[in-house]
Amino acid sequence: MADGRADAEFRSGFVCFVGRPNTGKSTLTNALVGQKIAITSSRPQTTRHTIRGIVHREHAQLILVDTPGLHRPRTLLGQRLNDLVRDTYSEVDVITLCVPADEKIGPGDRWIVQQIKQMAPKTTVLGVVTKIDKVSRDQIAEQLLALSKLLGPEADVVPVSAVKGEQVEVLVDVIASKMPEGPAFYPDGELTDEPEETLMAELIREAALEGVRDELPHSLAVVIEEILPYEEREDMLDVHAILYVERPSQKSIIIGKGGARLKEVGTNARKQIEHILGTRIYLNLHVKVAKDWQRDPKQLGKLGF
Ligand SMILES: Nc1nc2c(ncn2[C@@H]2O[C@H](COP(=O)(O)OP(=O)(O)OP(=O)(O)O)[C@@H](O)[C@H]2O)c(=O)[nH]1
Ligand SMILES: [Mg+2]
Repeated sequence: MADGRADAEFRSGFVCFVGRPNTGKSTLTNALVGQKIAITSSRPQTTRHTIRGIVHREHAQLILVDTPGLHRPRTLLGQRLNDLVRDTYSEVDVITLCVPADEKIGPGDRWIVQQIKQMAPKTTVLGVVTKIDKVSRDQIAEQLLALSKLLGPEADVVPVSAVKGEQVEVLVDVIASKMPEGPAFYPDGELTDEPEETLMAELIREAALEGVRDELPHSLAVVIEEILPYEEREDMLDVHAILYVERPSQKSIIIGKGGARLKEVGTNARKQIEHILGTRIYLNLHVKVAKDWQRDPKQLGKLGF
């Protein structure tokens, strides 16, 4: 080296975030990437496919794989999502188990650890206590200890708050230190491999999830039907999307009185899409019933699962 310093090696690799539903995996993914690439919500089972987020640092590139929350599946969709997560174990250098600071570690977490040990016995495992802004320092310490006990002495455990941005860089450093030496996989500036069409569909689903309860969040699926140039406006796109629900009663809830709710969903989704993708759009939303699609292999195929 001209200045006499040895350059630190460049490290790069894949890390997946796994955990029970609603533990903050997607929020953490967005915080590390520095931009929203995955939708989040207060309802469990928001994420339905693996989403790659890329973290660029001077001496490292991390490819984060956000995964659907793991739980005992009650539908064919649930089974398929669990299989999808299991497939990622063999494809990553580090598996990170996310456990929220404000919920006791339970059988669901133990089951996930068992699965990891079975599927990827040699892969480095890391523990993350999420949502530390919600509890006291003592409770954080207690949860770190419990997670350490669950994962065993060789696993590091890191506390973070994705919402407050606390400890996020520490987590990046810890993950990077466990990556193999190697060149970057993605060019500078690329933050995700998510196609724009998928991101649009997800942002519409996120807007539609806002304020709906019970089984409805799970029954909702969004498909982009077509994207056309908007007539007479070259800088604008005409986006046609279909919101699928499982029952006619859900259709009326989504549409709302005189279409008021659907209109609000459309406005919120449009603003998000325009902000994140930097494209102006005209958004056409239609609601259709696909009876019991979560349990129907044919319908699941049509919806991309
Ligand atoms: N207070 C606080 N809330 C958080 C934090 N991280 C996530 N949350 C909230 O926890 C809820 C779930 O977050 P998600 O990121 O969607 O959780 P997830 O693990 O991806 O959920 P699934 O995709 O369903 O498995 C949302 O309401 C988030 O706002 C955090 O650091 N602090
Ligand atoms: Mg998620």
